[in-house]
Amino acid sequence: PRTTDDYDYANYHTLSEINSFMDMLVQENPKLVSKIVIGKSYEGRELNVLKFSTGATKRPGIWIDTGIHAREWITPASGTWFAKKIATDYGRDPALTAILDKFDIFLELVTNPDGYEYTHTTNRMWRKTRRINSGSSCVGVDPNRNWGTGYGGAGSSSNPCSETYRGPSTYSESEVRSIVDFTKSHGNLKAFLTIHSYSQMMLYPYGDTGIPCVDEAELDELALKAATELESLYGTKYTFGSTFNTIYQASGVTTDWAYDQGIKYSYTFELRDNGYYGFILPANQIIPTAEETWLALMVIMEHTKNN
Ligand code: ING
Ligand code: ZN
Repeated sequence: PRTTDDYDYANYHTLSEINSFMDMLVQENPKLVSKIVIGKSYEGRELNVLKFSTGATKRPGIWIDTGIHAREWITPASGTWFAKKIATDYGRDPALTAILDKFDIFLELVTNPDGYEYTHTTNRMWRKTRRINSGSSCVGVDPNRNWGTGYGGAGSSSNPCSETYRGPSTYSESEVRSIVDFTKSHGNLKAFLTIHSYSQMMLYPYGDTGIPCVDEAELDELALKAATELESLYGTKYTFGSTFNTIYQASGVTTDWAYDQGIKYSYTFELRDNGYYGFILPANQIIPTAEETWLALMVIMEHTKNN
């Protein structure tokens, strides 16, 4: 494709195709969209973040990441659709326009590019980063067990061969560390939304403990609104609750860290489906999944704007 209008949103794409998409979107919308490189992956690939901003001065921010787990292809595919949707709707849809008149939105589409590339070349079911672990023949760290909050607890593994290997130390993965550094240097993110698949869930902190977070009532009520709106489009049912109570105990996870940084609206999404296709979701579900998920994201972003 030569423009983002010609991009095939209904199919899965390689890393280089997604990178070209980002460059085209920036070129077509220079006043709205820019690309920030927040770091490099273990294998040296750029960690690209799309920034959507309508103001000259720095505004509070909303963070969205997709593709932190390599095999969860529906997430960067949906994220690409979100990026186009934001660029199209700004100035046309009053709700999105109001959000962008108050916040900058940061969207990292392929948060684990080494893993994503590996799922295209070698092993479709790869999850982790591609770090070579010293003293082991097993490769990779789980970037959703590598964060500092609760690091090392139950629901993560010290075994490099495990799919939930936490890594040698907190933030050992540059894919994680780069987000930490970006978040801290920005200093004013108000929502942190990390998108996984599959299971059709919205999860808020905590994952490492069953003790409720202080904002649980508000986060639960907001999740209900978001899930209701999501379901209204195609009938897709989501469950929600704390990570610990809803899915399983997991420590060193993104949203626990983000929440403890003071970012109240911290959610993990688990997109379609419920396990029939699992990670290998057919491409004809990409656009419907993106459309329904966008409704939920809008509910959360509007609430963030009004609070
Ligand atoms: N599931 C998540 C995982 O990292 C999860 C579940 C969500 C854990 C939120 C912790 C916090 O295990 C997938 N599919 O990656
Ligand atoms: Zn995941």
